[in-house]
Amino acid sequence: MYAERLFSERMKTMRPSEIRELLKLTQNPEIISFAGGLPNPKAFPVDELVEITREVLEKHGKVALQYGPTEGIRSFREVLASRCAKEGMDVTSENVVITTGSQQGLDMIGRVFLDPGDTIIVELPTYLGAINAFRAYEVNFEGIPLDEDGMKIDLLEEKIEELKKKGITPKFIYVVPTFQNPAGVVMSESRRRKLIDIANEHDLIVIEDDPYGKLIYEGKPAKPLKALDDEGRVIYISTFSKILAPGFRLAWIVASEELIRKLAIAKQALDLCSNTFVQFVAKEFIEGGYLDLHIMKIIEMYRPKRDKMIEAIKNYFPSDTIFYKPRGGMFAWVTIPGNIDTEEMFLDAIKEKVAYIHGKAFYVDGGGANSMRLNFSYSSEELIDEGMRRLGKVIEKKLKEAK
Ligand code: PMP
Ligand code: G9A
Repeated sequence: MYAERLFSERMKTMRPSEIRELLKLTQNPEIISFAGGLPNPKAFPVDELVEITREVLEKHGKVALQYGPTEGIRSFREVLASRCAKEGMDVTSENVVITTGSQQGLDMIGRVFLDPGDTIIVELPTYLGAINAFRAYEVNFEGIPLDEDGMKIDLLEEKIEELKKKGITPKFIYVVPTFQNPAGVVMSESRRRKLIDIANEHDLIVIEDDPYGKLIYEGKPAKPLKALDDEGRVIYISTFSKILAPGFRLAWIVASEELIRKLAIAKQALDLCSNTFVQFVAKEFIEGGYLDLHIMKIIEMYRPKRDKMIEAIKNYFPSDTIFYKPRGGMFAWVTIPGNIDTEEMFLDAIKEKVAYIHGKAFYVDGGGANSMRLNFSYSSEELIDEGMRRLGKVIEKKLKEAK
């Protein structure tokens, strides 16, 4: 059958994710992968989870194996609400909906807010999975560049004014303000406040995607945008993927009750409810005090990996490489000199058995050709050094060829 004629307009605009496609390739153990944002599997708290899983089945089996409410198990939502409240958010369990990964949360947000032709604002660069989630709703993207203090808020203001003149009001602003994916930067507190002021002034929604905020290697935790939000304009999303296990596919959204209701209706059509069993397991994991201990453990595990990667950039990459030492998260973002296209260079890298994600994948405006994202949480320090040495050689060769 020739199916092409049957596909929806939406499907024509959708594209495969470089991250997802590369995951297949990098499952080859010979390849040192800096591509996916994967936690280190050595850190997974398997023994604790064996215990808790048994307990959940023994104590709550009849409920934990049943369908659950779309919004999530009430007592679990309460636990998450109280953790978010400690970070300054004005939140009760009514403000929380559990999702099947924050990726599903992004899709739910798209379903609730986006019509074809709508405009949304994102960072340059931004999380590829968010671009793909929102692209499915046939929207126009406007990008605002970042610097070391996050989204350049003065440019955001200019952009909103420029759009206004064309009669366009963006639907929302999507940001990853803390240890950004891919750039690793943190939005400064003054910019956070300014962003909220702009959202209030222009009657906009802000989507705050925060998978990495707890993975802090230096400095103090940043105040979530949601904690600065007094008009119910911020939709906060976080996930257990980076702080516990992505295989749980467990995340949550915090928003006003009005928005939670709409998001839950969108979710009803997606999967009825998230995995009830893992909600029970995650709840016990938190209440037993294991989550906070686990976060401390992975911070200690990832900090030296971050250091090793930064050291390797200095050792093996050209001296005029531009990079930023991330104070948290999972990624180093690197811009190499010359006219090298990191997408083209990828084949050479794979020949040398090393992988990364090329910069263009994270740009909605075609930029980023000579940048790349390097994940440091997944590989051992030894492999980070070896992989970066290989990558350094690939870059050197490319630069010579370009001369
Ligand atoms: N948002 C951002 C910024 C991410 O980096 C990721 C995963 N890399 C996700 C959302 C999706 O995570 P998950 O669906 O596993 O919660
Ligand atoms: O494996 C995924 O798709 C999740 C990771 C996201 C990322 O690498 O940014």
